[in-house]
Amino acid sequence: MPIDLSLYLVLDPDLCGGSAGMVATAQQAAANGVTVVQLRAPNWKKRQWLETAQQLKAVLAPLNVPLIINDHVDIALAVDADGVHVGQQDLPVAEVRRLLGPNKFVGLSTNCLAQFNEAEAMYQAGVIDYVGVGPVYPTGTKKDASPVLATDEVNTMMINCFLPAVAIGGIQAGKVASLIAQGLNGVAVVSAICGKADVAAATQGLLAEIHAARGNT
Ligand code: TZP
Ligand code: MG
Repeated sequence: MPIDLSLYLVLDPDLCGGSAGMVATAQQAAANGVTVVQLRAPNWKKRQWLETAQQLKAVLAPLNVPLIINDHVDIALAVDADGVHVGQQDLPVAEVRRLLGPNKFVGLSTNCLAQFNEAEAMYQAGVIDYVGVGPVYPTGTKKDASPVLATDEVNTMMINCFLPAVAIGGIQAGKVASLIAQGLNGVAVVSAICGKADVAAATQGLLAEIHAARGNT
């Protein structure tokens, strides 16, 4: 089954208030329609990764929402997560695929057209399942984010695109429709859900925008 990228939640430990807050956020967001959850915690020790990943797996698996682990293949294997997402400077995707085997999702961040074109070949070769495209807007969440992509460049990526692609970076309520109209399969968000007083309402609002943009309200 291909991955449903419609509304992809990336968890942030600071915005969620630590592990317990991340698990609670993931549970509420998954119960309200997010289609993927990624555990991302750049500064954590492995033990905290493992324990939080186990807890996330326990709340997400019954809801049939895939759990993706950022960077750490060992953690993904240890908790039998659904996949791994890597950036351009992380473990090469061919290694990630070799370690995970054929039945897990592998995602790759792309920040420019050249990386996107390379990713298309990786998708055709069965190495990756999807790409992240971004940042599409300025973001305060990732301090070392690449420069914001020009709309023209995103449009060029989407021409004849067969590679499942999710936009990321600065996506807040009200900024979803144009991305779906450009041909992205979904949107990945951090601060539009993490740390919101009402996670359920934030999730439902974003989903409604996605469905409206696709014309199936
Ligand atoms: N990768 C590119 S931008 C980003 C990541 C993890 C952060 C996006 O956070 P937000 O709060 O949705 O702008
Ligand atoms: Mg990374």
